[in-house]
Amino acid sequence: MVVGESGLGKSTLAGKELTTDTPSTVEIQAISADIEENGFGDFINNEECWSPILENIEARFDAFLDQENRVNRKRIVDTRVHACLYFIAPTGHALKPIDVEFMKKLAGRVNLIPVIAKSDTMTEEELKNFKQRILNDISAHKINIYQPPTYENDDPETIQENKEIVSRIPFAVVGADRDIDVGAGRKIRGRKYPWGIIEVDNEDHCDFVKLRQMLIRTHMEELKEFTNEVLYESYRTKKLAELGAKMAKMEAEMKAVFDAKVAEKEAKLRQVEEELLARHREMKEQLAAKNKAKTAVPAKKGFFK
Ligand SMILES: Nc1nc2c(ncn2[C@@H]2O[C@H](COP(=O)(O)OP(=O)(O)OP(=O)(O)O)[C@@H](O)[C@H]2O)c(=O)[nH]1
Ligand SMILES: [Mg+2]
Repeated sequence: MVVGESGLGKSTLAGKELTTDTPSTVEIQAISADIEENGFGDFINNEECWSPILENIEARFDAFLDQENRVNRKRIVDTRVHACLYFIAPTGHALKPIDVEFMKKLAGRVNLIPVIAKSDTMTEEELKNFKQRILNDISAHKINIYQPPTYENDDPETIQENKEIVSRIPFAVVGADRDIDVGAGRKIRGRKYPWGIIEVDNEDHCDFVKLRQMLIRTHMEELKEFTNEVLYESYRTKKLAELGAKMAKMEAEMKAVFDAKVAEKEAKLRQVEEELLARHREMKEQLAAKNKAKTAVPAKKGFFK
């Protein structure tokens, strides 16, 4: 998934560079999500603008969870987002409040990979400083961006390769608008300027090669594993806990209704019982009075005459 403000070159990068260089066995589907910034980047007005993107990521988790819960789990289609490139505008300053907010919201649900958009608009020195500021901001705000893990048991070559990838984060990228003919039948992807050509696939020009290497060669399985075992698992646990809490609440509500009904019935029964008792007493008294009248009168007559 690619996310970022409008016009930062998301479609250019994801549409061409990432998909055309993919090995034929792997299919990468790019989802583009735009951040609409209103006014002057006043993020009070943008408070909830991350929500459709988060919803999209979570809806994909839900779809996966549904399939896992089915009886027939043979053909599970995994449409979860395994990597999210977050495009940072090449301002040269620092992360904007909206970037911080956005990245914080997404980091717990997706492998977040920060990239500096249109890095051809900055000098090498500016870029170096900008990267450091972004990293400082990321650590100050405790944003959990994707960290390629290092394994001590890996061979030195892999460890070195890994180090080089990590050292490029946040990746400075350039999107090519066209293929440039550089003569001798050689065509390169890049951008042409009066002062020269920026090559997308040249590691000295930008970090695109390293980013692509990480995404589809060295860390694809890692990214998928982290999504499944950490990000999805934590979402699933939260979802199930919520479901459990909902069930417990429903159960408590049902019990309350049941108890109230029982109490009501009991009160009614007590009332009926009291009425019956009262009636019974009344009838007994009436009967006793009748009997008294029957026996007392003749006896009186017989004895005192
Ligand atoms: N200088 C420079 N321009 C770029 C780069 N990538 C893209 N552009 C140009 O920036 C403009 C916007 O690029 P898009 O790829 O359409 O940007 P987007 O992020 O998809 O924009 P929305 O779809 O509106 O969100 C186009 O004119 C591109 O040619 C880059 O790396 N450097
Ligand atoms: Mg676009």
